[in-house]
Amino acid sequence: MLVDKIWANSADSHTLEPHQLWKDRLPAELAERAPWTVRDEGRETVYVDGQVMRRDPISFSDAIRPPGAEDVTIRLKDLDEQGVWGEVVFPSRGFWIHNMTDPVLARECARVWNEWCAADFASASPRLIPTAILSVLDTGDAVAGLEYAASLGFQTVYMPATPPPDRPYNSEVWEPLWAAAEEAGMPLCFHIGTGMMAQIVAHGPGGAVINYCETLYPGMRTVTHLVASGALDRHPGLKVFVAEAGAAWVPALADRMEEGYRQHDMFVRPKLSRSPREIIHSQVYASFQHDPTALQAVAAMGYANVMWGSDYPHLEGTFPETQKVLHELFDAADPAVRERVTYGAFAELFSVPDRV
Ligand code: MZD
Ligand code: MN
Repeated sequence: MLVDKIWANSADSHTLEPHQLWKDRLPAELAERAPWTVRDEGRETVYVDGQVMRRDPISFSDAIRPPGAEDVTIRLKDLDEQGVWGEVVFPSRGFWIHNMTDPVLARECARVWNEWCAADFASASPRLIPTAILSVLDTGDAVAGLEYAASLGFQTVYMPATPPPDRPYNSEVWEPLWAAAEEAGMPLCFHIGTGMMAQIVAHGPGGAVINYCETLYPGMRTVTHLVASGALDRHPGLKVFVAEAGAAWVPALADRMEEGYRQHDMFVRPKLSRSPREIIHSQVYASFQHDPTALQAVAAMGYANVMWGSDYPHLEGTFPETQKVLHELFDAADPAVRERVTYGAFAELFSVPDRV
């Protein structure tokens, strides 16, 4: 029996940048510290700013790089075949910029990535909504980078889920960026597994699943810092999005923040003009790939800012079985929930042409 194709917009995917990108476009002093990978003895080692960041089995590195990761023409064919119309596209190697400690290196690597992405990737189709990379080591660089990204045509920017240790997201140092993002109408997208966090915190028994779950917590921390500090309260037009962390934790966190804000009132500052739950439900968005609980967050917990994401082409995503996953998620779902999660929430942050 021919099963109807479910089409969806995806809030989370990745492009694989040319390996030589920074070496081709930066002076040697910076290029030699830009993200670089070396393959030997069955392993791929990632070097950033002179440090070893990861040593993966080549089988893992290859598994997250099907041809469409790097070739945008193949990517668009994959999207049509999988049933994905528009998609937000995060970096791959560009994620390593947020493990740098040199502001000049980070700023210049972000600029090169944004210029390449605007000219050689986003230009391929209005269905692709890449997230520009901001340097987070200096507020002035971040604000200038956001304004430059807007001038290059980006709809949004990406920031690491874990900020530099001396610049937590509740700090006043970020205020000019929150104001600039609200002014520019640019949502801030925080992708899990990025920033100064260690991706591998557990070894031995259970390590892989422990590490997989550990990547959730910085995204939660980002939301609590932005809400409790008043950053989102002061900028009601600013929308933030935590990608690839699932969604059911958001209403539960709203409850926790509401209780803390109320029961520990004597300690709370700043006081907020709206309750933490109201702020979260109007300004915080989240994406998931497979989670049935994400639909329950919408249907049963009143949290509507849930977007589905393919996480193409990563193993954690749905490629090449996207239609199977979408049918498992939505065949028995309320049509209003399906519409909200596949299109409605996405349209509140991003703009793609209607599917023809
Ligand atoms: C962007 C982050 C995501 C993660 C980290 C992994 C599984 C492990 O032998 P042993 O006892 O020492 O055990 C070691 C163990 C096998 C337990 C350990 O190596 O857990 N390996 C894979 O690295 N898990 C948590 S998941 O960090 C969010 C999701 C998977 C892809 C991910 C690693 C990607 C991301 C994100 O920043 C990156 C990037 C360019 O693509 C991949 C890799 C790199 C990092
Ligand atoms: Mn992702």
